[in-house]
Amino acid sequence: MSDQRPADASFTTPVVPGFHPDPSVCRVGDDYYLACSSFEYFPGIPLFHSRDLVHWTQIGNALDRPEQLRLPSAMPSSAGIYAPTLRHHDGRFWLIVTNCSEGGGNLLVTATDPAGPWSDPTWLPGVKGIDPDLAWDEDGTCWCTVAGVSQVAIDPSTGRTLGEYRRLWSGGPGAKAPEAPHLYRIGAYWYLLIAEGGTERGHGVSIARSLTPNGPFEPCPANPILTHRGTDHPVQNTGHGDLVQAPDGSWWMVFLGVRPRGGTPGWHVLGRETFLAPVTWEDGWPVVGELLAPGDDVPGDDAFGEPFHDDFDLSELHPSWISVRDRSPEHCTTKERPDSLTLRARGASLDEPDAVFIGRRQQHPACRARTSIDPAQGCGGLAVRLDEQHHYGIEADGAQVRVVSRVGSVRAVVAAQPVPAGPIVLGVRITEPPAPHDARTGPDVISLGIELPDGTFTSLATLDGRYLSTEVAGGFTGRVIGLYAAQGVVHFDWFGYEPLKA
Ligand code: 6LW
Repeated sequence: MSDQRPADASFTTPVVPGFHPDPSVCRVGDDYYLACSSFEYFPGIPLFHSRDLVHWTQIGNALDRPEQLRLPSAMPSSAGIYAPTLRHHDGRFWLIVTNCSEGGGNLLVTATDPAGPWSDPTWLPGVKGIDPDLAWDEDGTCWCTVAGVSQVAIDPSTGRTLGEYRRLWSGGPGAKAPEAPHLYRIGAYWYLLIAEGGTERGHGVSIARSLTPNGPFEPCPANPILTHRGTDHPVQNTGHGDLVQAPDGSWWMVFLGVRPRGGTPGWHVLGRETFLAPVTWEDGWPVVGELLAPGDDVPGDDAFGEPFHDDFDLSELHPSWISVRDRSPEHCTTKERPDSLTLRARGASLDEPDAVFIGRRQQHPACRARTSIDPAQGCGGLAVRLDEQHHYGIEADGAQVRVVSRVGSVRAVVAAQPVPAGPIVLGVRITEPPAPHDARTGPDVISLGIELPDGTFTSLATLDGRYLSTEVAGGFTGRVIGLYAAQGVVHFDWFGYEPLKA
């Protein structure tokens, strides 16, 4: 069964690059499935499939219908869908998650095929707290454990809580934010895996065990079993893990981490990404092996190392496309003009929650994205988005091409020129900052420009990438590169994204 696990230590992490935090994993036979958080984006909860834990392909999104996911327009970015737990039990996939927006709460969806369709949500009004976990004990009781860490029995078919909450464990002394609990029966013990220290540089994973699912829990003497705090490892903020056993009996942990770059204090721009490390067992405790430093490329033939191109010739969009808060056919469709994506503005710029924007996660430190736009009936463009207050865009209307920068409360047009004759191809190139590098050098630079018919890229402006980083903008997401309509109707003939050598 050696093909069911990474063949050697030569794979490069992250295994799911770009803003894919809070991974939860489960295995059914030879197949692994993984789910991540999605916050203010729709559809919610990207789902991936793998046969080896290293190469993951997106197979769908668990919350892809408005009936399952409503994100109010007043909701701030980085609210919305937090930290799912994905499990397989009794012939079905179960996914429990928190919608941290008004009218939200904890919800559970199920599917027989993880590619979908997923059920409408069962709400769990009695479950208070984020990062819900599901575990079934031998007598069939379903335990829901939440950040804090506390636990209550639930009836997963109705969402009702059964009995009282029980406090289980709050992690190591002095560590903040005991969260992301996952409870597993492994051998004679029940193990409670948690994250602690917060999702920033102090992040880590700790574990405790008990002979029952309800405690008392004995902490592992080697806690935290995973942390990169205080190290110069290129992957930082490691935490929020989930364990899985391969068919050959080996154990693995998926967890989130970030890749800060530039001078001090370091800026990460791709959000929290999903990493993988081997796990061995000593004296009944898991020992997390070294993950390797990431290179510039994700190896192998997986989708993440490959360019992505969309001619918009299919009626359904690829599952990796995500919109801000919702995606109504009135505002975003491939059915209006053949082989085109049509975006219809709703009177809001990218600075507002109601923006019409559809993008894909930036997954590589260096990359380029391009699109061919027809702005004859409106104004729209190509943007690198961190949130409403942090984005750079290159946009066109019938007369002008402009680079627009929004950083904090300041919005500025930083360059403009008349629209070129013929088809308009807008481009963004994200590369390393030019040398020399010093303590204040940013993580990258973002050039926004137009492409001439011979393929030459002409930059209109090159902007510092730090302002589109989590350390500047705050929040839980990462950069998303995509298309928007600021006014009227705009059509896009194609979109392309390619990793570049740094
Ligand atoms: C999530 C928490 C965390 O709920 O960040 O890193 C929060 N861990 O467990 C949002 O992703």
